[in-house]
Amino acid sequence: MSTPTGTWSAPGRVNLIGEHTDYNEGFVLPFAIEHRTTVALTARDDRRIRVTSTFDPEPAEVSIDTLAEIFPADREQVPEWTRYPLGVAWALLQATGADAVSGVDLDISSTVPVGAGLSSSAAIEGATASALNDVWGLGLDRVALAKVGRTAENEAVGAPTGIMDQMAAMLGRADAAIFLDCRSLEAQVIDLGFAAAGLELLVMDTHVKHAHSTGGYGERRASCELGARIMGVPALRDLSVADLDRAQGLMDDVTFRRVRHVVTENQRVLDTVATLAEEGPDAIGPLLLASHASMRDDFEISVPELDTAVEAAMSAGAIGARMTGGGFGGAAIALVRHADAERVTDAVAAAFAERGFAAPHIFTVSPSAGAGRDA
Ligand code: GAF
Repeated sequence: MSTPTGTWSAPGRVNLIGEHTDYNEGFVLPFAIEHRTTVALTARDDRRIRVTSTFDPEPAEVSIDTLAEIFPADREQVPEWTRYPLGVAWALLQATGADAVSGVDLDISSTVPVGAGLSSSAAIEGATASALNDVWGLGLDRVALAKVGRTAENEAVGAPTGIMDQMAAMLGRADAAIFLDCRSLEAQVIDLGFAAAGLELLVMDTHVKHAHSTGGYGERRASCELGARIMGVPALRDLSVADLDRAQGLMDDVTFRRVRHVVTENQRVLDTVATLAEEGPDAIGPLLLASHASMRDDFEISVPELDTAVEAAMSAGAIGARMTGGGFGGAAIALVRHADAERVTDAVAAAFAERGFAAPHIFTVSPSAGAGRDA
């Protein structure tokens, strides 16, 4: 084994609030977490890219010259997980028009739990994009690298996601969340002050696996696009809570409830940012809970395990709780006082055991730095 040319890493993320608002050109408030995906890159003197990982035994090796044949039409040629790093290489070359680049070996390892709704995919994309951008001398900035990650996810992997996760992976900061306008891609760093307020953020991974390249996610996105068309606006971002009465008269009940989730969720993001600034983090609990109820009842992307985690955490004294990420499984979060963390953890584990669910994995996360070169 030769010594890698360097290592780069990118974080997973927790979304504090603002779910399924990104592809509706609305607002989100995610933060990067300390769990990271690391790419060890070794330069080659040919035109081949080889990807290996510690989490999937199947490697892939392709020529840079065949990337444009593989993606997007023939992605089945390469193992599923390799579509993330190879898709990033393809999207980077597409975005920049660069051609005179040489081959690389990418060896990928990760501490971001897969399928937990903590965006392990954007972490692979962010780490790979940062590594290749540096080594190939492409000069893209962080927002451009986030867009490359989204292109890889949408076109190379085939998951119709928005840009929140890639932006969180690229822009994350210690102790802060990223308040992102998904239309302009303007980002503001928002101090969370959890530690100073004596609070912790618990992640409750239900182990119910989800995948956004199949089923429900795309259906939700299609309903939102239909709702926007019926209302005659470019995106649901252009509606406010005051428009909901009119919307209800114009569309079927399911479409209306999808629209209502997005419109009220956008408002909740704005309210959370204002509440954090004016009253501090221990005042955001009701907004987190309202967000969960909206996803459960209107957007219908929760599952019994997520609802149980939220309810048990609240009964044991959490300040607020909600499912995080795309839904249909994955994780919920609970904002708790230090002194209550153990009680909440035990209560959630007990509630899962009582209902016969697999034991959840419960751990704390801290807002952490975004993608970059480590060595
Ligand atoms: C997933 C997607 F990747 C994001 O773009 C976002 O839509 C999220 O689900 C829901 O808020 O993480």
